[in-house]
Amino acid sequence: MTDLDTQKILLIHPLGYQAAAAKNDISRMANIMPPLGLASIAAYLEREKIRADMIDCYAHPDSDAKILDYLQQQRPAWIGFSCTTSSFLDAVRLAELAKSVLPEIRTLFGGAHVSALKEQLVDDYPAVDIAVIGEGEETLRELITSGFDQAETVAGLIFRNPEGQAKFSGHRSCGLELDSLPFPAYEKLAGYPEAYSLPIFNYPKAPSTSCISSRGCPYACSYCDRSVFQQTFRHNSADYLYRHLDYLQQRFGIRHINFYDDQFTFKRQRVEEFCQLMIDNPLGMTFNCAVRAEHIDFDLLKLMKAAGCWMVSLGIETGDEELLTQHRQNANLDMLAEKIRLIKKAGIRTKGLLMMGLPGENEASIRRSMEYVFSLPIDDFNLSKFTPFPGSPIYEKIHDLGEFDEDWEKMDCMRFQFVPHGMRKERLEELFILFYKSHFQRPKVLWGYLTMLWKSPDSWKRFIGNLGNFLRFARSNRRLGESEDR
Ligand code: B12
Ligand code: SF4
Repeated sequence: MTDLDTQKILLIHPLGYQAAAAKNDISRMANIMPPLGLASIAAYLEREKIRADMIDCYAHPDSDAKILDYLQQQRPAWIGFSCTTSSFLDAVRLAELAKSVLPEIRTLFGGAHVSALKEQLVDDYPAVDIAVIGEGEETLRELITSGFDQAETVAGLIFRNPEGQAKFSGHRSCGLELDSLPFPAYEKLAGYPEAYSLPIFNYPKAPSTSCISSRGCPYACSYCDRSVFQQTFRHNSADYLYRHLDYLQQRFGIRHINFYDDQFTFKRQRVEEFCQLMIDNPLGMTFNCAVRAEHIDFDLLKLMKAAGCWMVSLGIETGDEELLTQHRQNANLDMLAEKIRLIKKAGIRTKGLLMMGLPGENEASIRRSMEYVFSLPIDDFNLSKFTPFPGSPIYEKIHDLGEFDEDWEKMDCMRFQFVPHGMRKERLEELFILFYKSHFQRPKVLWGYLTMLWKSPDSWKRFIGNLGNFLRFARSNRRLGESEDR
């Protein structure tokens, strides 16, 4: 008879790679966000009288000892891991570690990678007892309340049948009503909010945090994995959202929010109502959000600015219209440029989100992207290395489109694991460096970062604090940049 506590679960956000490497990873240092999915599950379970604690290894590398200590002291019957593709194998390692000290603990895996690959993971990894597909709140409550042996009766799970085969109990019939959820259990994240930080130069005041006010996106870009929420869109009401911000400010002193919704402005009326609340009853907070160009207009942007909107991020992906057409709907670069100008005209900073190395990419399309981006009044941009994630539409045919090294641990958008036909990996790396270098060499851009001295003093403080790491990163890339200069 097990002495584990069946009404207790430890939820883990894995680091995804070795702790030593994490300390030198500038992308992680510059951007550590709370695992909001896990925090939502924890708050929901606690409300249902199920004890749920969290350990965020991404924010706190070197957490193995802390996990072992928790397991030995608290003896939970369940441990759950939130997995992207790059963090999945680290989660498997931690699951094995947990079973080595508590052999009867049940391991649960959820998140994007799990929802995308489903049965395959349960079949291939004995350390995975159960995979949770889609949203975790209700599924976990039902499973923990019914018990491991009743897994087949709970929708949204993949479990092993008595013959050891992976079986899917089927998708849950409808998504949660988001306003019915408690606010995420931020207080259960060690060091919150100080242990978390938005990207440098992406916020005016600290402490800042990220927040999710909707789930899902109805679009279908080729590179985007939407296995968790599918093509649905559900959202919190403006009133709930306003109360959420008020809570973050009152309880944690938060002064700036980054809405990490896929489509913050998709329901225009909700955003109007939210902005009006922020204008009528100011909280003294600012916010950023990500939008799709189709879902903004000048009137809305002016209202957002008045409500405290500081920066809007917008997916551009590539400045080559032909390439863009292959990967997303409404590929219209003139429309995108027009919307970027409107954001600036409304007095809001803009950040362009781009990708390099998409199937069909070549040197000419990269040059066109650079020309396009540098012709726009963009304040900041993020260029990631295209990575074909399981669950994204392009994943199915990716091997026909180039060379793909599907090494999950390396699929963190910081490496070219995929190289499109006609390109060389080394050349992609050179052009990647050139893109960033050209951006930072423009006087207008440098001036923009200098103005952050007074617009975002905390960013400069962090930048200077991490200067050694940034310089090491720049040096390690210099050779590539120099070969391009010649
Ligand atoms: C904020 C964010 C981050 C944050 C925080 C990550 C986190 N775990 O929350 C940071 C900055 C750390 C991050 C990093 C990365 N991210 Co990210 N991130 C997001 C983003 C925009 C929002 C996550 C979120 O809060 N969603 C809302 C909550 C409610 O949903 P959720 O997290 O999926 O959780 C629900 C279910 O999945 C499930 N669930 C999740 N975990 C668990 C665990 C258990 C035990 C159970 C039962 C259920 C369960 O229940 C939750 C509640 O219903 C998503 C896109 C998206 N819209 O989800 C991308 C996304 C998760 N990230 C992605 C990627 C690629 C990355 C990076 C590799 C690179 C990058 N460019 O950022 C790194 C990987 C870091 C790592 N080691 O894992 C991809 C993942 C694709 C994949 N297959 O791997 C996504 C899906 C974006 C996309 N569409 O491509 N990310
Ligand atoms: S990239 Fe953005 S717009 Fe496209 S499907 Fe993903 S979330 Fe939706």
